[in-house]
Amino acid sequence: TQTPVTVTVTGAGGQIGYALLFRIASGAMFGVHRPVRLKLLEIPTGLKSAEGAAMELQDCAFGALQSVEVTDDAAQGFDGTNLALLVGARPRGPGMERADLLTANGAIFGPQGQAINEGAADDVRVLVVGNPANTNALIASAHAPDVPAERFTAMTRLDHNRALAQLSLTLGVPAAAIDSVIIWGNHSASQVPDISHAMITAADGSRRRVTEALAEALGGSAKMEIWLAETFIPKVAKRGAEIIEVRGSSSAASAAAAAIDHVHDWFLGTGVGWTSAAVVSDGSYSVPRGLVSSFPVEGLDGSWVIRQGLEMAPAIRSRLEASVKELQEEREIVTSLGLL
Ligand code: NAX
Repeated sequence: TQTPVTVTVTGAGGQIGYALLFRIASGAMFGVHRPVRLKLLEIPTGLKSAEGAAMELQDCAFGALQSVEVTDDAAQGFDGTNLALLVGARPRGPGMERADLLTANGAIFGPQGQAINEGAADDVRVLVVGNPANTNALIASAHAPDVPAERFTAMTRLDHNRALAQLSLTLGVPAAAIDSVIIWGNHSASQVPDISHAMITAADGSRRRVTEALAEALGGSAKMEIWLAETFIPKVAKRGAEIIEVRGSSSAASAAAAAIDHVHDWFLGTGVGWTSAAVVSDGSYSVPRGLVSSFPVEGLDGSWVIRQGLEMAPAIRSRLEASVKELQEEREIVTSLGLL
């Protein structure tokens, strides 16, 4: 048997937690042969819900699940963990300013970063799902000086998968046949979905550019450019709001599925092409060093490698600059609040 992996899920009593825990325990993240030890970290008001989920996890009698532990103590929750999925966060309340939101989340992600620094396994990796995810990852990383910064990532895989879904619906091809879409920048309304390098693989193995298929489906390149700017990009960037409107609560199962995909590809490798994840910038594509921003990335044994040298159309470049400006403003606010 393989070495067990210890996974901590914060906000385990919430709705993403409820969709995520069972998929991790069933082996969707690391494969059915890798034993998993789950640690569910909550705040006192969420403990009962997490305890109920833990009971149901036991009742599933999953082959890969070795143990489940529930706690509201961060030191205990992150002790020996190999993978921390930081889902629990403070949502934006009515009338809350951006600085208030960042302050409230700084009070969560600072101490959690510190607890990871003190007690997690040496190989710990972190995925932040809780919003504002990119800046929460930056805060957690700043409080974990002994953990390499590139181990802290934030989730833009849901945006990536939403882009695949829209292309699939528009072109009438399976989402799994499309690769190399990119989400650039912040996981917010300023994100930049980019399909300029995306490809479709047909059943016979032949490959074709998505832009070519779109131009054909939509009646020419000019019409495609309008569709991209007026329909595709806003649809992907505002999909979260649309789900809330229709479902009556925010995306949960799709967010959990994206977290599974992110970790799966990080450890076990990306398939064809690349995927999208928010990782600490090394200055690639002129994104200032140190910001946690989404890039085209390839996963390799627990490292994300930013795909280099991709051409960027001027319109994509200027959208990315606006999204990066938002990330810089968030960093300035948390710096001035003393949260970094
Ligand atoms: P819920 O409100 O259902 O659950 C959040 C849970 O976190 C609650 O049970 C709460 O008690 C717990 N919690 C709060 N503070 C905590 C702390 N300090 N330690 C441990 N647990 C804590 O929210 P849910 O729908 O599950 O969403 C969770 C987060 O994911 C939100 O911040 C949400 O904005 C974010 N999302 C991020 C997405 C992404 O693509 N990056 C997409 C989906 C989602 O909107």
